[in-house]
Amino acid sequence: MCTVCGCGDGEVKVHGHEHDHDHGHHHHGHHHEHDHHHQHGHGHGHDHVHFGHGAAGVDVPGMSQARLIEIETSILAKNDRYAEANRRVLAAKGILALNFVSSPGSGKTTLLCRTIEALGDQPLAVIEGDQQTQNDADRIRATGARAVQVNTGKGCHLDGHMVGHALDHLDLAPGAMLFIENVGNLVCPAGFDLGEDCKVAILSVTEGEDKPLKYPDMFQAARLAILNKTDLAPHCDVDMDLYEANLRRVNPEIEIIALSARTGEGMDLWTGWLKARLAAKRAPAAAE
Ligand SMILES: Nc1nc2c(ncn2[C@@H]2O[C@H](COP(=O)(O)OP(=O)(O)O)[C@@H](O)[C@H]2O)c(=O)[nH]1
Ligand SMILES: [Mg+2]
Repeated sequence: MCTVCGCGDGEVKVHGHEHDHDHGHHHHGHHHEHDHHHQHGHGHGHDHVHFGHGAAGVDVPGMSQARLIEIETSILAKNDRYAEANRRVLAAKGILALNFVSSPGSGKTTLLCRTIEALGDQPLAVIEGDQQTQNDADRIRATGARAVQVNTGKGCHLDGHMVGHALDHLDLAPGAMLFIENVGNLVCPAGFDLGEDCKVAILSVTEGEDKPLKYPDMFQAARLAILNKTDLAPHCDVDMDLYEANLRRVNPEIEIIALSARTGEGMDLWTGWLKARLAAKRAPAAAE
């Protein structure tokens, strides 16, 4: 069960490469029946119904806040153990791992393909998370890079356990970069550590300047926000200054890079950021 939205995690499949269905790990998770009944009208005296006021920060019909906290604590503690194991494996090889989080369609896979091309001979690999299909891993492999597809079934995020399995399929070279493309979802992936160095949140200019305010957890969890699709900015009345101001309102520390994965505008800022992070990883004392 996802502790953020309360949904059930379905079957999880890890695909090491095309045509290896026989070697994929199949985990059969639980299917939870959703109860989509929400009580309306909390009597706030105005037209605003706000769930998640309780200690658990989320409401699930039929469950007490204490029980929810118990479930959350147990799931997150288990996830954190897997994430820490991943972090140790990655640290031993000096691998920089980034967790890309965003809503579906913001341009994560496109940006990853352009980034792989821009980085040239930098050793790297990609873990692709989606509910279904191997489309994104195929797109990554078309660049020549290694990719493992993780299908989460009904699951709405990658977790530390899934990434640990995917790491087993990748023989990462020392000093490599690992890009993890999470399931497109601005909510649940914020809560799950995968063992990454940091989360990179991608927003496209078409999504609207208010999204950081509506989904603050994601932007609080991210170190860098990328504002993608700047080539479309003239067509969609976006106020880039307001977009950045809203990001900083929810996370004053957040770094922001505006770019277009399509035209390449701003890509040098992003590859520069990546190279600086990699240098900091290799020589922490000198670079930090
Ligand atoms: N105009 C424009 N389209 C983009 C850009 N980046 C991605 N796209 C398009 O946005 C759509 C979704 O991209 P995709 O990489 O699949 O997004 P993901 O779901 O976050 O992985 C595709 O049609 C891309 O071609 C960009 O910088 N500019
Ligand atoms: Mg994608």
